[in-house]
Amino acid sequence: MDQSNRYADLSLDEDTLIKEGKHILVTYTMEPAEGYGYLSTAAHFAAESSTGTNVEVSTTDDFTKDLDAMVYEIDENAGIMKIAYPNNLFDRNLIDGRAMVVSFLTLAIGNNQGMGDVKCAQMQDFWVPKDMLDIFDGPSKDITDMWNLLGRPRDNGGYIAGTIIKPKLGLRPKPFAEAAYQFWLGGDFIKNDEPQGNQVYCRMKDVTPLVADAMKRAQDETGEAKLFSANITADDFHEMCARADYILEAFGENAHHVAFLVDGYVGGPGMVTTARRNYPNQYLHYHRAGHGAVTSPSAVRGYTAFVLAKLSRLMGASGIHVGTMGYGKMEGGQDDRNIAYMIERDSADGPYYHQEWFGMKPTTPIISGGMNALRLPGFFENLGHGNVINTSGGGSYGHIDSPAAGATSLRQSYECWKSGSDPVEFAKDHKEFARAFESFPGDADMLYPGWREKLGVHK
Ligand code: RUB
Repeated sequence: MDQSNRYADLSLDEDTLIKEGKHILVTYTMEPAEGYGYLSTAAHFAAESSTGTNVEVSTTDDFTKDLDAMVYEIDENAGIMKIAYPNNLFDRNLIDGRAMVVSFLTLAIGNNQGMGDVKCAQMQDFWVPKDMLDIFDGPSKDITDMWNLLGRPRDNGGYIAGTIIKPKLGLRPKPFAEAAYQFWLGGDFIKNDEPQGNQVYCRMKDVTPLVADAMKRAQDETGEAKLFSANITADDFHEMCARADYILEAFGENAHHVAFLVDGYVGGPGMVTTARRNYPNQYLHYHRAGHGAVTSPSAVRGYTAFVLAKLSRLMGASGIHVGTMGYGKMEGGQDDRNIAYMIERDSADGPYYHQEWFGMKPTTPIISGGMNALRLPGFFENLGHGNVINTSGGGSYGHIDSPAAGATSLRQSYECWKSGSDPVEFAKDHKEFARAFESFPGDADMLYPGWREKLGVHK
């Protein structure tokens, strides 16, 4: 059945829709299955994603029709369709009337992902009107709070040198806490690796007091504040809160130096919101493990990494992983800097829409995955700034001298880029940075050919 009479109106103008602010606008790439027309498939897609189904139903009334999602633009050759979703289509909380990301996803990227007449569809971008922005939670803490704790200005406070305890799993409580202490001697921020929580060989109640003590000792030793991102991910709301409460208690007077890490893609928006709403005083660290299943550049369904990051700001993530923009080990390219800009700025261009955030707090881009001191200068240059959290696991624990030297090499790398120095020249009087060349010779050869001669390394 062709439903384009009802669910498509190509005379609707995007600028007018944006000015009126009564819809969330979404752009998809979409390809109909063999034998299906573009507009009729797009209309069926809009129907299934709002008020309709594949047939007309006798129970529809005029009020219902006001809630129809409308296809307002198609470009069949480019395989693009744009749909306007009325604000009132979306579910609101019983307890406070506010909006929820899970409802947006259930409609805008829900049943439409499995329809027989749609070969594939992927969300590329979306635009949120002010009325809806006002009722999403947004972040409660942001990078300015981290800078403040680190004793830096709240404005433009710079690079936060972090790590992930490695090996990923398999350290018992004492070596784990020792690994944390060693990094903190040179760096700022440590996160639990995302699969790590309360494993039998390293129970949370055994390891956390040791990490809290390591933080205290490292702070005493260095005179600097240290930060720890503790994984509270769990299937059960009560379990998440039990973990969070326990961790805050164990860190005691340093509880405000603790962020909560949530595996937000596998756990979903409910898990992120559990952390956001129950612990608004803690920085909320969104780890996106698993996201590649839908966001990989090779994927033709689901949504992009850009969409995921933008959604995380609505949910209230203080920071989210955004990849390494082609400089690390994970998928991604230099253009992914628009992901960072969209979440960190108050006004930014996405691939299809310009978004004003009207003062919603920013979400920090967290840079992670195969990074080390040698790869960072290029990364900063591409991004244009270094106001990020970076977690370099292998890049710290793989430094040939020590994790503290690894951490120091990361900080030096930022100083090198900020001062506009040539990295090999800079290495001549920055020992830890220089030793990163020897620690990661493959990267050094690729990025800085001729470094051995210039640094006098002949191995
Ligand atoms: C990084 C690591 C992170 C990935 C996730 O370890 O384990 O979980 O960065 O990827 P290492 P992303 O620094 O040793 O590579 O940040 O792209 O979501």
